Amino acid sequence: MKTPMIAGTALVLGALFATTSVIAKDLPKLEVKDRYKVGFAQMESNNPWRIAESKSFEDTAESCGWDLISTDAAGSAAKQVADVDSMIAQGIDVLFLPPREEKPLIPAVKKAFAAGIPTFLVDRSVDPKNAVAGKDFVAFLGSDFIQQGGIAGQWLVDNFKGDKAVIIELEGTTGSSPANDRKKGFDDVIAKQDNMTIVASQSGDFARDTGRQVMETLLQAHPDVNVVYAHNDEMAIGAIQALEIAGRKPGKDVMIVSVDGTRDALQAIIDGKMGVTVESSPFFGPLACDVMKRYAAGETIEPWVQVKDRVFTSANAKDHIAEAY
Ligand code: GYE
Repeated sequence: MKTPMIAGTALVLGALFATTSVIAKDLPKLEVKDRYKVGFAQMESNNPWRIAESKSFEDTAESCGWDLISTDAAGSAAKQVADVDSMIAQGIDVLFLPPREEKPLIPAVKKAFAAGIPTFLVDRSVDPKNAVAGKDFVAFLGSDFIQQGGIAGQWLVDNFKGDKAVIIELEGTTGSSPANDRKKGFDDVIAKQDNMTIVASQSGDFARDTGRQVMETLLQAHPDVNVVYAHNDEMAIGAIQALEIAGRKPGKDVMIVSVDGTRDALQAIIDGKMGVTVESSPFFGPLACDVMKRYAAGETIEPWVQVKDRVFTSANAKDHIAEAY
C-alpha cells in the first residue's frame, strides 16, 4: 500500500512545481500617463463592420490620449502577425488586437507579452486551449458569439411558419472565433428541432461577394431551401442577391436570419427581405479606452469584458437605422 502513495505524492508535487513555474510571470504593467502609444492591428477593411470598428478607435484616440498606430492586414493572418511585430518594434505601450483567426495569431500575442506590452483582444478571441486571458493577454473584449447564434436559432424556431425548414448556413471566416461559436450556438438549437435540417454549411468568409457566390452554388444543389442563416449581415445581403437573381423571394419564400446589425441589414428588415439580425457591436473604441485606463490604475480586469447585444427585427429596425453603420 505504501509505495504507490509515495509515488502519488511525488507526482502531485512534481505537478505543483511545474504549474508554479508556468504562472510565475505576471501580466505586464501599464503606467498611468497622459499619452499612450497604442497599436490597433485591424485584420481587413472589406466590410462596413470593420470600417466602423476602425473608425471607433480613431474617433476615441484624441479623448483617450492615444497616439494611434493602425494597420490593416488586408485579410491575411500572416500580415497581421507581421503588423504586430512591427508595432512591437515601434515600442507601443498597449496593443488592441482583433485576431483574424483563432490559432495563427497566438505567437503574436505571446510575443507582445514577452515584450512587456499589455494586450487586449478585441471583437475576436484566440483558441483558449493555447492562450488564456489573465495569463497570456489581459482580457478579451467582445460579444458572446454562442449566444448570438442561439438567439438567431431560437428566433427561427419561434417564427418559422412552414412544415419543414431546409436551412443553408453561410459560415464566417474558417478558424475564426465568431464563425466557430455562431455555428455552435445556432446548430445546437436546430439539432433539437424535428422539423429543421441544415442541408449545407459552408464558409463565405464574412464577405458579401463570397457569400453571394457560395449561395449561388448551394442554391443549385438545394433548390428547396427555405431558410438562410448567415454568420454576418454582409453574407446575408450576398445571399439575398443570389436568391433574387434566381427568382426567389427572400423574406417571403426564404427566411433570412443573420448577425451584426449593419445599416443594409436593417434596411433589408424594413423592406421585408430579412427576418432578424442579432446585434454584434463594432463600437469598441470607448470600451477599449475605459478598460485600458482601469488596467493602468491597477484594477484587475475581468478575463472577458462582455459586450451586451440587442436584437433587430421588423418591430424595431426603423428606430435604429439612423444610428447604424
Ligand atoms: O460579425 C463580422 C466581422 O469579429 C465580431 O467579424 C466580428 C465579426 C463581425 O467581419 O461582420
